[in-house]
Amino acid sequence: MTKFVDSEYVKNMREVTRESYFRYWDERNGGNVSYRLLTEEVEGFEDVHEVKRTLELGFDASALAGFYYLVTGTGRYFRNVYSRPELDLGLVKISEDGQSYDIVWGFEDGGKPTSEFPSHLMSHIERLKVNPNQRVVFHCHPTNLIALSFTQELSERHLSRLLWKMQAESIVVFPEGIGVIPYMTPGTNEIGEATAAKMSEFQTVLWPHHGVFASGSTLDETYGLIEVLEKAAMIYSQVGAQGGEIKQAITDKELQKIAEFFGMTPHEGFLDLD
Ligand code: 2HA
Ligand code: ZN
Repeated sequence: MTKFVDSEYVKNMREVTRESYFRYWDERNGGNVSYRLLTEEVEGFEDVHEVKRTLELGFDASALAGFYYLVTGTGRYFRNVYSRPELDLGLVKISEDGQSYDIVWGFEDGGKPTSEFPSHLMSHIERLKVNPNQRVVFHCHPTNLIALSFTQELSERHLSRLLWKMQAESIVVFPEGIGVIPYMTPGTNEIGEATAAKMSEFQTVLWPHHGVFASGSTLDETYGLIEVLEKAAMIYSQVGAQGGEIKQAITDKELQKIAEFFGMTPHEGFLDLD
């Protein structure tokens, strides 16, 4: 039997955290990822059957009872995950009553899941209602998206339109737009609840002056979503660097056409079509 550290799941997490680090989205201990694995994906490994430690969650996660999450550790650096996955990643199983979780693999030097674990699990609960294939929540600090939260009105409609118009394919990747919460203290249940509430409508939620929370079915898809959002924000920054004057842009009608062509429905009321 294979060891869990050699699984494709750990490999994918090592690769995506490294790449996100190299993009300057995860300085120091910034960023965290949780990735739901199915029981049948986990159980074939020899070294995931023993409970190492049990920790309290501090809220009711019974909607996720029995689910496994591969998750990054609190205080750990994305920069290091690639070379020391057994220390900086852990596999946890949510208890049947949803009040605690068991660490069954990883966090070998006493670590535990990210400080944003409540926010992650609350977001998973909401996204699962929208999409039963929901598996991944990815939090990071994309530079240009964060910058927008200083210069732009913090309105979902305004920010979604701005990002859609910066790159023709944006609207295909996030037709629902981007959700926004007010500035709040990271790591709290309150920010978790506010984020999760937005997740019922949006796959991505902007945390002003901090970063983004994105969700999806696979690591590739979720990371790709952040890439597209950040690319649009980066183009906006470059437009600013080129003087900021916009001489021509994609119109709302053209956005609607792109969405229609790819079979997507843009967020109701975000486009002006009359
Ligand atoms: O994990 O990014 O928001 C560190 C953070 C907290
Ligand atoms: Zn953060």
